[in-house]
Amino acid sequence: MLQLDVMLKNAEREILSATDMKKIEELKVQYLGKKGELTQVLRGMSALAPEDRPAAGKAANDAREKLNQLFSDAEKIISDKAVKERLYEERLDVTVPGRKQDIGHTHPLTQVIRKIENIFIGLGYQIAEGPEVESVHYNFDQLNAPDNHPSRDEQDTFYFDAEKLLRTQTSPVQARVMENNAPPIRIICPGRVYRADEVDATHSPIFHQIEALVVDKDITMGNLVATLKLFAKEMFGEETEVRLRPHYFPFTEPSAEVDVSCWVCKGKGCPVCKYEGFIEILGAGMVHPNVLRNCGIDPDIYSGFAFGLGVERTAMAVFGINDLRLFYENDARFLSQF
Ligand code: 2U9
Repeated sequence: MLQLDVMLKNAEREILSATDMKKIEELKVQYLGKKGELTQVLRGMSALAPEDRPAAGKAANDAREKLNQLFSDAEKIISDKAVKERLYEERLDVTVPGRKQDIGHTHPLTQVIRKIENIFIGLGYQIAEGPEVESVHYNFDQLNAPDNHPSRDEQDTFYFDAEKLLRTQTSPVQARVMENNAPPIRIICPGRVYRADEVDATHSPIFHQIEALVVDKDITMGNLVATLKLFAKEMFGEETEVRLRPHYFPFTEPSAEVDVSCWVCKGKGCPVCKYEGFIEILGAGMVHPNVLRNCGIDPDIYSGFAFGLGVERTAMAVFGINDLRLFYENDARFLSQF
């Protein structure tokens, strides 16, 4: 009995001073385990006189119960304390102001593409797309580009092999549409194109174009000029003027470079138009009869016009940017301005 009393006193002191579950587990082994102190006391009872055993057995059971009670009380205190500590550590201050999330917006190049697409959708055009990995056949042959044309040079075009290349313009899309559809055709073809240019402020080996194609009966240069004027006014403002200068493209004849009056100075001359009053934005022309014929359309029945513009160049002019590399660097400080 005395042994049990001493053991219980020691156990109580140790259990109450335990501060974590690990210590409690150790103490359980120490007092209640197979080789634990209570078991040792019980073993010692075999030496008692038979008449003393019931009282000693009861005392041992009481001691076990007392130990169990001490352990469960201590466990509850420790776990309550742990919960309290965790709640404190992970507390939320709901009065702290939230972090502002920046909402993105469309990239300036996408804005220009969408604006142009919408103008032509309003005129009844459809948007056509095609592969960026093209064949020499669609990229050059169908478009009447002569064998000795400089754009075919290995220095200027990315070839995979003698037949396959990265398209240098979106014109092969128009050729594919003409092959597969009878006129009337009214399409615009936006997309990424590739040329073997060194990167600088005005050149990139990857850039974007939008080209347009209209094929129907009785399509004339007058339709082309009217369309360009309407487009320029929608895009750059009602007072915009359009000027055509004769030019050469293999796929159009006659061909022209197209300038629009500067939307900043209204033609007077300023840094945006480099004091010329006009800005070159487009190339255009009447679709060459060879191109129509190559694509299965009879040039004696149908005629068409086409034009194309560089998206980066247009966006630079529209937003007053002097280095196209800014469009590709994903610097939010730049992009968020547009
Ligand atoms: C077909 C027939 C004719 C598309 C045209 C241009 C003129 C032109 C350039 C402007 C700057 C491309 O981005 S740029 O480098 N484009 O000047 N493109 S006419 O003529 C076509 C297209 C397809 C079947």
